[in-house]
Amino acid sequence: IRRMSEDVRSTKEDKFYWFPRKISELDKCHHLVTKFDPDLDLDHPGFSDQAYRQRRKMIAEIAFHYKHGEPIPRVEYRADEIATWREVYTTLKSLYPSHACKEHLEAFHLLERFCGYSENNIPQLEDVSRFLKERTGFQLRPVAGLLSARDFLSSLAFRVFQCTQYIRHASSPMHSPEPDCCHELLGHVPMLADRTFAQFSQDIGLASLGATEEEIEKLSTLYWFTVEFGLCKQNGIIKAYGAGLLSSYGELIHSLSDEPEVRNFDPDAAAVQPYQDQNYQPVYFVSESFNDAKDKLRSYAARIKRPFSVKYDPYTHSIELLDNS
Ligand code: HBI
Ligand code: FE
Repeated sequence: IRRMSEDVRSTKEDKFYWFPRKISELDKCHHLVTKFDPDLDLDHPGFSDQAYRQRRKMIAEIAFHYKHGEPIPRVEYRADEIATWREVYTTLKSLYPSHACKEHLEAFHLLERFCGYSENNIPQLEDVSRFLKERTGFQLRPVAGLLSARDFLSSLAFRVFQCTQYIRHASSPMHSPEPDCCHELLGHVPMLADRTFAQFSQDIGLASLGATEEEIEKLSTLYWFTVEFGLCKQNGIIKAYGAGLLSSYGELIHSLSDEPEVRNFDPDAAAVQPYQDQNYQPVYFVSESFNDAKDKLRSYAARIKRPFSVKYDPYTHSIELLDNS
């Protein structure tokens, strides 16, 4: 729960949650949630591994000290970490040609050529961030773990993706309860290199600024069924574009099997669909194209009631507020 007295500002009659108005204010969007924390969650694969928890603390320090505009400090990954990466990388890569959407395949190829993606190397966030900036204007900033949905979504409004830098515990290479660099680099990053997908992501972020708790919950769920677990049709065949799928060998296969229910993407339905964060999804939403998903999301966002509307100024990386009253 946020401190209401600080976060709710009064403008005329209207109250709304504080939100960043310029990109440097993302330094204030650092509220972590404690779900799936290896120090606190007894079921976390690293819970009883002191050395792992120590390593996580070291890498978290980078995120805690990071300020917008600085280069992202490099991590020298250890042999055991690279071994975990290699296992995840090679297993997933073998599935991509048949299971991943074409946007992901194209970007993945470029990342291997230009960004240090290989089974023997965990790419550095700074290099990946520079690559994305050139492609779509997206950039990365390091984060220590799961952020509040409000803080996480607000960064997307500025085309900033909050990216974890640690790797999952070696005991479970095929599954991680929380985001880790395998999930971010293999699942999210290739998609953020696509123009239309980047716009879609920013639109969710813009819709979240100053939104009510109820709306944030719906936008998070919408994010879940698209950016994390979305499917799309390509030449009549269903492919995966969600990062939660593209970074999970088991669920990627499950999502394109005949087990789950697959529905046409509709933001109003996806925003309230109950979801699974412990198990495979029983339901997925399939989009006709990213353009179609983007248009549908825009029309959903336009129906969210706010006392203001927002416009992004890409020259100054700031939000212009337009009064709606
Ligand atoms: N925090 N670091 C991080 N990564 C995510 O993918 C993430 C998050 N916080 C919330 C969240 N995802 C989702 O629950 C959606 O609310 C956006
Ligand atoms: Fe994710």
